[in-house]
Amino acid sequence: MYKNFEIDKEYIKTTPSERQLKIQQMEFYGFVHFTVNTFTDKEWGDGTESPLIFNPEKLDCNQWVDACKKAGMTGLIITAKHHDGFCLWPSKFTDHSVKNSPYKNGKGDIVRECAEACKKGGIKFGVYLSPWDRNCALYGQGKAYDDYYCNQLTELLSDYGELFSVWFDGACGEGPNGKRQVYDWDRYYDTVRRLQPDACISIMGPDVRWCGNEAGNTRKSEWSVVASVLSDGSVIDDTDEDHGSREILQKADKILWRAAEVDTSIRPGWFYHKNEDRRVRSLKKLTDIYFRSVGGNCTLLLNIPPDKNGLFHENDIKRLEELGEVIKNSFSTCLSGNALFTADGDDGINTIENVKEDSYDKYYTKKEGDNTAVITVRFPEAKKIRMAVIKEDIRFSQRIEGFTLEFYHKGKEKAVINGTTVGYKRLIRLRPTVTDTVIIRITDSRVCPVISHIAFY
Ligand code: FUL
Repeated sequence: MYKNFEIDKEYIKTTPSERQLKIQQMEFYGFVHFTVNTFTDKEWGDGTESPLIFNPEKLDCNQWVDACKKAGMTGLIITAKHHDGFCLWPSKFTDHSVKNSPYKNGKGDIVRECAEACKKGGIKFGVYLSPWDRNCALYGQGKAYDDYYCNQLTELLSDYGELFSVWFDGACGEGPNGKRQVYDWDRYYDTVRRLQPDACISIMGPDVRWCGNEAGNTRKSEWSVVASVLSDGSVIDDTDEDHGSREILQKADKILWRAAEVDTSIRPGWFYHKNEDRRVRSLKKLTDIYFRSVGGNCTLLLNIPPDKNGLFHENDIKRLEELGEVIKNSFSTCLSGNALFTADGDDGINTIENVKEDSYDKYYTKKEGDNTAVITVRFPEAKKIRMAVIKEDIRFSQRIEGFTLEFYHKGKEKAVINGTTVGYKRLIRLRPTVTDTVIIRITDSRVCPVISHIAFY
């Protein structure tokens, strides 16, 4: 008998909320860093920049959205305000915004233009509002600044349609008077929940976890059921390697669903710098990041910085198009559509045949306590396989701890791949391997596996 059954039963009670499930299914979305820094060639503004320098004369958010869609993105998050405090919308609560810039003679609203372009393009929209504000005189004064911040949040959450993510950055430096603010997170969260109940509160919030680096690195085992506080009072840091193994969960006081988001930029910087035009990340690198993140139980938030004209640079656009092509081509020919799937312990209802379709309508599962599975996929004729996809139905939590894929041709083993976690989606790339049979062994799972989809490309 499986010895951790009762404990595992507790772990699988942790499942995603509706909003968390939705953002996970979005898989890949864009980030736009844009502010006065774009004009000063800096990464962090100090808040003393004059709004007069901000004039993106050819700004076209439709160009951004088109490029993001070509890459396969499903949403876009804009820095409505970065650490410099300059607002891309005409906030009523500060003069430090587009309304005092030459852009459209002070009549512009870039948050609105971006929201409308997303709507028109059929992708979701989100906002980044930096709590750290190096311009606002109230910063560091406690409630007075929280009032200001919540007023700005309220404008963004009320006037720009439905948001999928409100992205809170953890940076907390000094303000113009040398003081640091102690952020009233609970108040910020209440404001979001009240005005945009379907939006995820990301990073410094309960719904989406920072992956722990900005380089596009991923973990071998990425858990969404994670420990937050350990029983000795210590807190797990986002940069820690282990968030959700059984070992760490056993020490946890509090367990949450908090899936990781990989945030990284297409260039070295978050903001546009002309001298980085030739340093747009290679297609190989971006493809690798995509497969490791989206295919490693994370979402991917890829930043593309508009230039001084307010446009994505042609090099970035080209790369986004190439990336979109690679992703599309990787999934263009499903090789397992007419393969024969069989599995042990198939009860005929939650049968293995259910995994052929990529949906949460049906799934394959086993009896509680039966925490392994042997799934055989027989192809009618040999196929050259480059990629395997395995997905858990995460409405039933994240359960798989270990799996093996064995590729055979005419009875001979051609390749063996070992993996740990699966979660929402595991993409396994391999050297093209001629195969007529694949055996998938789920070697360990909490309680019993619940698999929504398996496919080969
Ligand atoms: C960090 C910021 O300091 C960077 O400028 C950037 O916005 C990144 C996404 O988050 O904390």
